[in-house]
Amino acid sequence: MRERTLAIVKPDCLAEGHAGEVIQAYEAAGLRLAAARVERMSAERAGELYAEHVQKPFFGELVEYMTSNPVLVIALEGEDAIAAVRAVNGATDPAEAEPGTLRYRLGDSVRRNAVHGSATTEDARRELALFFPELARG
Ligand code: FUP
Repeated sequence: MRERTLAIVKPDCLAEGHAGEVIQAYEAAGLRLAAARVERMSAERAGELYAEHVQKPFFGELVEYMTSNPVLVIALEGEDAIAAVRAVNGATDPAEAEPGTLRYRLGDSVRRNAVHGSATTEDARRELALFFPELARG
């Protein structure tokens, strides 16, 4: 099924100059960019992005990290885009990620894990609406 999803190049990954490598990996998986923007996320926006984790002990540090420096927010589209981005990203913890995945190559820890990708159809719709409301309608 053709879908849209949201990916984010996290602060240290962007600062270290890996944005091109991330985009290349998504394009090599058959996806194409629908929109992209560099922005410094507000704490409110980061809190909305990770709303499902608001009660978790790591929530505060997660928001602090995601707002520490600019990120690259990317809307991607293509066949089964949500699963495709998750496969390219790899497991949440880089130590458990398959070789070749972005988190294996570029992640430092479970928090500093290089990239974000929407987990479900509902998450993708909600996250696209947060960053690219003009795309979420389509
Ligand atoms: P994912 O869907 O792979 O991004 O993973 P989760 O939704 O489980 O976690 C969201 C983010 O919370 C992760 F990208 C990193 C952060 N996190 C921590 O900082 N500590 C943890 O113990 C677990 C997750």
